[in-house]
Amino acid sequence: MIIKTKKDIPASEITDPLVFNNRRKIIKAILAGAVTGIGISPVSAANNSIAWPDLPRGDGSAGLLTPTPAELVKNYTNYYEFAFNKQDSARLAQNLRTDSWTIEIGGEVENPGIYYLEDVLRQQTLQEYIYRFRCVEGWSMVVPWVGFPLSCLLKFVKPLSGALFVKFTAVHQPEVMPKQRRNAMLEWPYVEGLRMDEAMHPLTILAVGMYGSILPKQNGAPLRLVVPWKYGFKSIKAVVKIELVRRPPVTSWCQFAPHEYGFYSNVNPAVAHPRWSQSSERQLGSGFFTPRRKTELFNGYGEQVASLYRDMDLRHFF
Ligand SMILES: Nc1nc2c(c(=O)[nH]1)N[C@H]1C(S)=C(S)[C@@H](COP(=O)(O)O)O[C@H]1N2
Ligand SMILES: [Mo]
Repeated sequence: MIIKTKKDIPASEITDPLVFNNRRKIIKAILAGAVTGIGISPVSAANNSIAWPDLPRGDGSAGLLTPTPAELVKNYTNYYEFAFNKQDSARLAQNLRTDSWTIEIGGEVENPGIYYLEDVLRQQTLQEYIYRFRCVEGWSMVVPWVGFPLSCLLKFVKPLSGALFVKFTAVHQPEVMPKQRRNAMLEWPYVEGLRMDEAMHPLTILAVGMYGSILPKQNGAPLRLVVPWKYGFKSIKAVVKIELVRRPPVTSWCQFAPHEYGFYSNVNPAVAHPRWSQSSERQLGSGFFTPRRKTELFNGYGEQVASLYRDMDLRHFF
């Protein structure tokens, strides 16, 4: 499904009717892709007949952001397991197998287990979240995600007192992922991490859709993290494992180039990447003569998240 968005129409006018009309289709499509049956799934037991509510806005944005045209977002992707350039990664990601998707949740939790995505989704209320998204490379976009707060899933598995960080692991499918097959660049699978309070923050979501439809494979299907105040690489795609741990996990980019990519990676115009400035960004879809946007601290979400870093030197903890 192609959704046409026009830059000059307020987001509120575009997205609401589309999301409303496509809500059932999204859920159906996601559920069709996730086959249940084998094994006992802890989530499904209690919740078989939940009715899907309409998709409300979860981000409090009141539709003030105008989404980037969907076709741009779908064809300009970073997905290093497949390729190191935007076009090939979007094309090759179509080979990803997303059927019968499970998420393993373990570590410092009361209810560890392997959960079918379908069962996780039955439990969650999907909402639309229109977020700015800023890549560390210096470009940005606005994406209407469909998803649910990560905190809802974490609360369900009941974190123990030792749960101080969350480690996310992406799928390992070397058969279809050329860079995994060749052990190229990063250590695979792709790993990311958050501090527990960051993970529990209401802006932090797990997305299963965008633009009122299920997530395209190249954008992280069937399940990805979205942390809007951090650089894009923190928003790990194709998540298969979530572990609650005591120590900060070693993340893929940190391990690859620790002086370039820190654990926190909060968007910060005052802290330059060693090889380029982060003070401004090119907005995907803007005209050639449109000036670059001034990058905002925490990508503009400071009001909501600055308190998480109150006593921290953000230059040291970059
Ligand atoms: N598994 C995985 N997740 C990933 C990446 C990746 O290469 N592999 N790239 C990251 C980077 S650098 C960015 S900018 C965003 C891009 O998301 P998008 O392609 O949906 O715009 O995904 C992030 N998540
Ligand atoms: Mo990125």
